[in-house]
Amino acid sequence: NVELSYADRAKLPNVHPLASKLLKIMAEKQSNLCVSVDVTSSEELLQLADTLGPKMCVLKTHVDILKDYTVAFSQKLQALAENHNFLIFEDRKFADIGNTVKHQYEGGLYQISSWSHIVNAHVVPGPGVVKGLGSVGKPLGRGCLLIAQMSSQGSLATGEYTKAAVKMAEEQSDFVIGFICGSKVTKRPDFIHMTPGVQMKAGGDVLGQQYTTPEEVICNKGSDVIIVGRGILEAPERLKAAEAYRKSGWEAYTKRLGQSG
Ligand code: UP6
Repeated sequence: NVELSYADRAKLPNVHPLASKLLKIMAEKQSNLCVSVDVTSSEELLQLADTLGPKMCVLKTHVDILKDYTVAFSQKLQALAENHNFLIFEDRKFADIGNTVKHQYEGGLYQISSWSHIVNAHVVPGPGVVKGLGSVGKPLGRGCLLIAQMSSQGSLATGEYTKAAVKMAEEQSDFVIGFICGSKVTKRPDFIHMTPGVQMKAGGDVLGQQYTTPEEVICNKGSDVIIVGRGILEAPERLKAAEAYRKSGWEAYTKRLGQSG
């Protein structure tokens, strides 16, 4: 059971071009850290993107929590993504019929498809949600993650639901590049596993979030990318914290590679 490196997976013949790009960024920057910049000011978000940019492979947004979103903001964010070589992931968690999500992805105030490389979707509506998003995203070279599991206490995304998410991804792998999950859900090395609910110490918050450590997520659960929000945002020195998570995630990955073979 030989474990492929991120760099090797980027070269797989069937890998989606966007997944390949992400895997290459991870290898180049030695980073499997996605920073969840859950702030409400676009100025602060841009500052974080600039200072933490070198440490991350993906920057995750919740654009609808910004109090002052503008098109100019989205353009500045794209420029920072280019400069620092990271991908943008709008964590919109689409969950409606294909026709509705198509409009939500392309239009409205945020025009998410115009600036976000990656989006995600719940699988509860069935394959139509992916078809709808794909009709907008595929021509733009975008990719989608399916939510196979959630980090929150009492999540219903378990067992057969998780398996159905994997099947849906396999059937639309020209647009789906991977999963939001707590642990590896498929052996296919072209899919990318991204895991939220990560802090240096296991635990949780008062609203049901549950935390696991980078080492546990990457080395033991077999995920590829750690998604960290408050572990960095609420640290006394955010840059130092981001570097600590990058290092921890990367060391867990090299340890996993070392254990295989
Ligand atoms: N997120 C989760 N769990 C999931 C899916 N998504 O926490 O199952 C998202 C949250 C938040 C981030 O919406 O943006 O990941 C986690 O933030 P935190 O590190 O501050 O808890």
